[in-house]
Amino acid sequence: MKYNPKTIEEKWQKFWQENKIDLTQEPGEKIKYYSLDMFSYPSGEGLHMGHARIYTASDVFARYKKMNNFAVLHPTGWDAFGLPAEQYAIKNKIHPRIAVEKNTARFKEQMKSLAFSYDWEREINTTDPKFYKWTQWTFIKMFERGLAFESNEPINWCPTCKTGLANEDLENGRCERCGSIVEKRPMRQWVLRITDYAEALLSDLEPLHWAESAKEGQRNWIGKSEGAEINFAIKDSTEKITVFTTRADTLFGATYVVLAPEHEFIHKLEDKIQNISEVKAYVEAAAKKTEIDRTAEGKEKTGVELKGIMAINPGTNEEIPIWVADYVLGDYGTGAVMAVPTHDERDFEFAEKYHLPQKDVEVSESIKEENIKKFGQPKTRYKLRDWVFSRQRYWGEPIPIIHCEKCGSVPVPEKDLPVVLPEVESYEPNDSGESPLANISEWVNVECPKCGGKGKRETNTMPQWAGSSWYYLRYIDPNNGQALVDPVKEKQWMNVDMYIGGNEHITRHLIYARFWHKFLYDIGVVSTIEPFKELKTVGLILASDGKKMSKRWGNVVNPDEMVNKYGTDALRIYMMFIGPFAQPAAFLENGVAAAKSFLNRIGLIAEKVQENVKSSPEITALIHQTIKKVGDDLHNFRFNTAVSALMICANALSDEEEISKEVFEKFAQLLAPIAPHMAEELWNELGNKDSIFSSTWPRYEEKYLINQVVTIAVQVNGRMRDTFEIAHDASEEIIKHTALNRPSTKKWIDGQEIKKIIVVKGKIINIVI
Ligand code: ANZ
Ligand code: ZN
Repeated sequence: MKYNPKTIEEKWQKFWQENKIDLTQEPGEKIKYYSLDMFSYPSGEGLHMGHARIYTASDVFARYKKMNNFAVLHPTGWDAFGLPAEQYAIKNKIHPRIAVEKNTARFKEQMKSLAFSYDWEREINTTDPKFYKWTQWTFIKMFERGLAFESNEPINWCPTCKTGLANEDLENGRCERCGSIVEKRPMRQWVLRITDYAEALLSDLEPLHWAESAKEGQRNWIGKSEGAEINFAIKDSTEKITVFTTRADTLFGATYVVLAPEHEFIHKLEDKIQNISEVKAYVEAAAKKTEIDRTAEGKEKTGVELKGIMAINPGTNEEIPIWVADYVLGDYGTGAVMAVPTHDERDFEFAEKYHLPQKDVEVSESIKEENIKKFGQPKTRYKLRDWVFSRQRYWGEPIPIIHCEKCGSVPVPEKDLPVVLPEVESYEPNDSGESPLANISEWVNVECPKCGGKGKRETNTMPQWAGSSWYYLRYIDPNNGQALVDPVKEKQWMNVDMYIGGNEHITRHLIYARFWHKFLYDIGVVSTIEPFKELKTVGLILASDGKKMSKRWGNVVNPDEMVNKYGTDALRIYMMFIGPFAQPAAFLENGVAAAKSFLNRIGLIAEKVQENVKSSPEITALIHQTIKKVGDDLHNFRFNTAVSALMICANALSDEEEISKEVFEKFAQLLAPIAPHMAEELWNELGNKDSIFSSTWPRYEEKYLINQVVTIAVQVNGRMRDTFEIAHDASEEIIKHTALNRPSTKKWIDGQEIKKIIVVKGKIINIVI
């Protein structure tokens, strides 16, 4: 068989589509398996090599599960709202909807050419009003339960993207999209009370089958710390300052108190602070700094004393000074700390710089407990902040709220959902703190659903991460107009058994989705407390130079280009062979070429298949061992070693004169998840009418796995006297024991004293008498 990728790919892709091979089977007799990869954001660049790696792996795994008789749900869709789509549209001067349609079509074409076996009848798109109706519906349910609320706190504002952002959208104090330094800006915003779920998000992590690093990433983001709140009275005043500390045992060493510049106390005691103008200037300057500037290690700490007021340390009853310093953050703990220079590095630096007193004290767990009992409340704090959920941008789900002067914020009634995103003339953002939707008065001005009076629609939109927080539920029941998901189907399919995605989502998407899911559980929409049972994260594909693939470096290799040159199966094989799935790997075109030669070789092997031959015992044993190895490897995401096992097997088959049909059928089945076109072609040539993907994964027989036998030569005083057979990995002890108990060896020793025994495992035993 001459291997010609173009013809066989076209042929089998058509066959699979016509025979609906990729459609989901209902879990009746079969056990369900929900195998999901993180859906793509359809960018203008098209599918890149990183996508090819993760989606191939996910496809190989899903095909493997199908061949193992599971009813597999393996869907995909598009995460298409949000800043990147909007920015692409603005740059290319097209409507984001058109851009999304265009990019989606291209992605889909590429995915089909890579033979990803998605059930396309379940395709979803977060920008489809039929989809986002349910995003809006959930928002309203959260609003009704007080979990979605309006706030006016200062939030992160990106001056370039001109929108508020959530904490999760920052990277080292910069906007994750554009790299601008974010500002703190007080503005009206919608917030989701994700912190209500902080404890559940933390404790429910434990039983999940996730990589420890992913769990750890979540734990750190949630950032639980157990400590205490302690009150410090103010001298000659009824006011007090409450500090949060994890080290209540150091109370007696607290020699001053530090407030964050944002602390309300500064305004309250304005009259008493003698140097108030100096303090105010400091507070203003701090407001312009980023959090990173304020807290970075090694940054010189600054501060100003509040002159004229003193706090009282409740442990020692001593009067201690109060400072304002920007190394204390306004939005963590109580925004105030008791400073213990003898036990805290930051406090030490600060005390040295400003010549503040330092006091040695005894500390211990029991002192801590005692102090917490005596002076304050035990208190648990989380680093996780509530989710700032409104964006002042066009391309997002409209927040389904109507503002009425009389009734306040009123949710859009369920029968009026979805609130469809209207057309606008310009979707460019502006600095006003309002989205472009605010300019469309016909859309904005509506009746209040409650009193019929004048109402105005909310013009903020949801963040990019809204739709992806629950999309996996919609695949189960993509066309349901009456419910987010049918409860019977939900029970049938959830949880997602295997979730495959990128590391970058550990603290954003996966936190949001787990939160959203827990909320849906609380209102009875889903039956499980966690969405994703098992999580696998993929390593990056780097360019051949070891750098990130990027237009900037001119080192991007396009999957299409590789498919055209070497064929889909060759690219898929290489993507799996490139290295351990979770680790970064550099892409080398040679590797794809080598995968193509491997396929050529398989084509040649196919010519040796004979109808009525029996395989040698070696080949029979090898194929059974390969079945076990490939199966175990695919099951455990060791795709690279699965490919090498197939290569070893193919090498042995190449050396044969004739190959039995039975052996080669098995080989084709093992190859099928990774190189589906080639395997289907071989299967067909072997005379099978049905698709290889309707066949059942071959079984191995235990007896062929028994270790091969080796012959051990027995020497007595250096002369060969005997031989025997034993398992090749038999231990030295077993070899000695076996040899010394064989009559044919014993007679050479003849009761003499044994001085020494030397064993060369697998080969020789030399007995010195
Ligand atoms: C006294 C003390 C003594 C502290 C000591 C630490 C060590 P984690 O574990 O991260 O929760 N802290 C409290 N609120 C703060 C804020 N808004 N900005 C900056 N620092 C703040 O850290 C809790 C500790 O960080 C608290 O315990 C407090 O300092 C400080 F030897 O109190 B500690
Ligand atoms: Zn930005």
